[in-house]
Amino acid sequence: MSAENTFRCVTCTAPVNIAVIKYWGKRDEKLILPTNSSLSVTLGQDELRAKTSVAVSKDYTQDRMWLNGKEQSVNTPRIQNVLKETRKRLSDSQNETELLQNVHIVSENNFPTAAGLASSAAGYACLVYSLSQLYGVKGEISDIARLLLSCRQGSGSACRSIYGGFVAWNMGELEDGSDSYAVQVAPEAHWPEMRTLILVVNDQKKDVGSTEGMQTTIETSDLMKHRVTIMDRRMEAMTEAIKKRDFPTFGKLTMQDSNQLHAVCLDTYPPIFYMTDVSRQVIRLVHAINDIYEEVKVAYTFDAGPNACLYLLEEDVPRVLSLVQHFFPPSQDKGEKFVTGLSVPEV
Ligand code: 2P0
Repeated sequence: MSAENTFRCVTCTAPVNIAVIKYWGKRDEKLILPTNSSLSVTLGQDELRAKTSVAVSKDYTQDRMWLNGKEQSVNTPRIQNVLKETRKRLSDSQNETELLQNVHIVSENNFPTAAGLASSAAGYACLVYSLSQLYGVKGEISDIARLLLSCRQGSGSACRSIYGGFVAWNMGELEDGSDSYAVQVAPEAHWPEMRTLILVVNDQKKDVGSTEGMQTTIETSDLMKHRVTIMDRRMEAMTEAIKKRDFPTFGKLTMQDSNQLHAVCLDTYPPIFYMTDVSRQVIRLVHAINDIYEEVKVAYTFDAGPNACLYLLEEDVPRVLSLVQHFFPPSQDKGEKFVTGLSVPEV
C-alpha cells in the first residue's frame, strides 16, 4: 500500500462457531482471559457467517462503522480496542501515515444479530482479519499468532472462528494471556458426517448480553466455582470423543455442558434466563428421539439465547428433521430456519 493511494478495501467472511464446551466467565476482563477452556465446531460459510469490508482512505475524516446497513458508533471500548491493538501490533510493518488513516467498516450477518447465535464472534474475527489484511500482514506464523491474540480483544469466542472444523480455545495460565489462544483439534474432514441443525426459536436481540451475564455469574454463582473445577476433564473427554468420532459421547457431553451453562445462569443472582418454553420443548424432543433409538443420535446445545443448535450425523438428518418439522412447523412470520450443512472452508 502506498501513501498516494486514496482508497483501499478488503472484504472477508468469517463463519459462526457453536461451542460444545462453553466459555462462560473471565479471569481477566481487560485481556479477555477465560476461566475455562472451551471447544466449538465451526459452521460452513454458506450457512451462518459474518461478512465485513474494511476500507481506508486518506479522504476519510473519521473512523465509521455500519452493521447490517445501520451506522453504529465506533466509540465502544471493544471497537476502539480492536482498532488500537491492530494498529499497534502491525505498526512494525507499515509506515505511520498508512496506519493513521481512518477506516470505514461495513459488516453484515446473514443471520439474526445478538440473538445468541455467536454473531459477535464471527463479526470480530472478520474485523480483525480484514484489518490485518488491509494493513498488509503476510500469512506468517508469528503474524497469525498475533492475529489470534488481537482477535480476542473484540470477543473472546472470536478466536475460535479463525479455524474450521473442531476448535479449542485453551484458557492458558500466563497472566499476560500469551498462551490463551485457539488451536484446531481436528479439521472438518476428520468427521465429514457431522451436521448441524439450527432452530431459530426467537431472532430478537437478547436481554442480557454475554459479557455482562458472565461477569455477574462469576461474581454471584457458587455453582460456577464447581464448574471451573471439572472443565479440564470435560475438555479432555470431548477432545477424545472427537478424535475417535464417538458420536454418543460427543452428544452426551455437548448436552450436559449446555445444561450446566444454563444451570449456572439460573444460579446467577439475579438469575439469567436465556432459554424459553420452546427451547425446553426442543430439549424434551431430543431426549425422546434418543430414548427411541436407545442411543444418543442427536444433541442440543443453547448459547446465550433461546435458539437451539442440534448436532447429528448425516444419516440421521432426514428422520430428525421430519420430527422437528412435525413438532415445530416453520412459521413464515417468525422466520424459523433449518440449516443442515457443515462444510468448513478455512478462513
Ligand atoms: C461460547 N458464549 O462458548 C459461549 C456460550 C455464549 C454462551 O462465547 O465477553 O461474545 O465478548 O468475550 O465471546 C459468547 O461470548 O463474550 C460466548 P465476550 P463472547 O460460545
